[in-house]
Amino acid sequence: MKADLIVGIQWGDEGKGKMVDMLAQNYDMVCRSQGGHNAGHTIWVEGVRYALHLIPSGVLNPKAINIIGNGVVVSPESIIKEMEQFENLEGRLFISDKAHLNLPYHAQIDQAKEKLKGDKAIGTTGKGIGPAYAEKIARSGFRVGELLNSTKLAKSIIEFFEQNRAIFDVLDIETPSKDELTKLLDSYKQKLEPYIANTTNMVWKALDEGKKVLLEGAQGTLLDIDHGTYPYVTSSSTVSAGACTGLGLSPKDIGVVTGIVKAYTTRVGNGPFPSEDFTEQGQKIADIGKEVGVTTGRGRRCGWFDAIAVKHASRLNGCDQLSLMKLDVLDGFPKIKICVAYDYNKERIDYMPSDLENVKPIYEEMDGWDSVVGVREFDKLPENAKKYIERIEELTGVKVGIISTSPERDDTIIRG
Ligand code: 2SA
Ligand code: MG
Repeated sequence: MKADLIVGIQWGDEGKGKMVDMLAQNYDMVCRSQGGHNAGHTIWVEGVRYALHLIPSGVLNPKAINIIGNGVVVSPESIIKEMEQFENLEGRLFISDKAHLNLPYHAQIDQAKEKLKGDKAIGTTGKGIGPAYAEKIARSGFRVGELLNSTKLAKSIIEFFEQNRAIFDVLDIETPSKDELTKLLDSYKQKLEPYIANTTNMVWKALDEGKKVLLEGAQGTLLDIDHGTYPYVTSSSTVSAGACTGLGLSPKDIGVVTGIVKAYTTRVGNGPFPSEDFTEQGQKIADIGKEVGVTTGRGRRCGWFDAIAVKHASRLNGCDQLSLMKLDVLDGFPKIKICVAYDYNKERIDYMPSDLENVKPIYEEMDGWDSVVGVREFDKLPENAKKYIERIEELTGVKVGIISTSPERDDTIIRG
């Protein structure tokens, strides 16, 4: 069997939560491969609200196994809190022993560095994601598996603090004593030990046995450490290739790739965003779309669908289809803009250059529609909504296979 993959095509918050939640019902295993508790989405099931950050969405399907792969940075504190929302997860949740630990000092470093950057700040979630990955790449990080010997781990971390004393001092960060740290790590160990495993072998076994495996991306393609709008990116590989390294899969293990896009564009944090709308139109999208971050509560910047960015991201990820989310948010707009090219140094281009800072959007305007709320068949969509979707397919070269017409799980069009 091959593993199907869900990946964010814009700057995150495309509505992956709804799709993964919907799909997770049909999968035996749901895996996260990158990111950490900077990710966030809310899922409502029978009137109960669940906030997920690290735990894969398969947790809401009692039959699914949930895997947190080696490419994730795991905050024990965050995951322990998240786990409290669910009854016994033993046997249903596994964390890779090779995943790196995101410890409280990482968040302190993240926040202190953002403050130092002033108006050049990335606008991170402040969750320590960058510093945790930086240590991993610098080969000085600590892995989840090391929690099993928490006394030894505490000793190593204290040594690390001493080697980096100057940095902690400059950033004015107080590090815990060995006793405090041992106690803390031991409390993590008590809670997490039953969940720590060699997850790569588990995913391989599931695929070999013909089980259905879903890979759940976090954040989005334009936040990718290599391919995103660097330095205004997150520190992980958010593209589909990242799911391979982040779980121990080969490219041949990947099946259907579904790119999740919003019918418009949003971004939270700083950095270039060509199709951002600074007028009351952008504000209207934000209000109707309830565009507020799940993790930090920050308001999201809003703008129009950027077909150039989506075409680029679809190629990077090898998308077989797009899932167009939140189409209903555009209901009632008399005119809908769509970015069809960029003006780059006074030249019209139809590709994404490396420095997105210097492009201006070139728009096409389309007529709006009344309402798509609750429509579940493509043919029943208003004509102008159909035209909008068909134009997106034309411009991006990818089929829009799924369309979401309200936050409800069942208000979804699946095209054959
Ligand atoms: P970080 O914290 O180092 O990963 O931040 C770096 C950039 O990545 C962006 N980023 C995100 N963008 C959208 N959604 C994310 N998850 C949360 C959500 C965000 C929230 O579900 O809404 O609640 O604010 C996410 N995580 C990271 C971040 O804004 C920086 O631009
Ligand atoms: Mg989100």
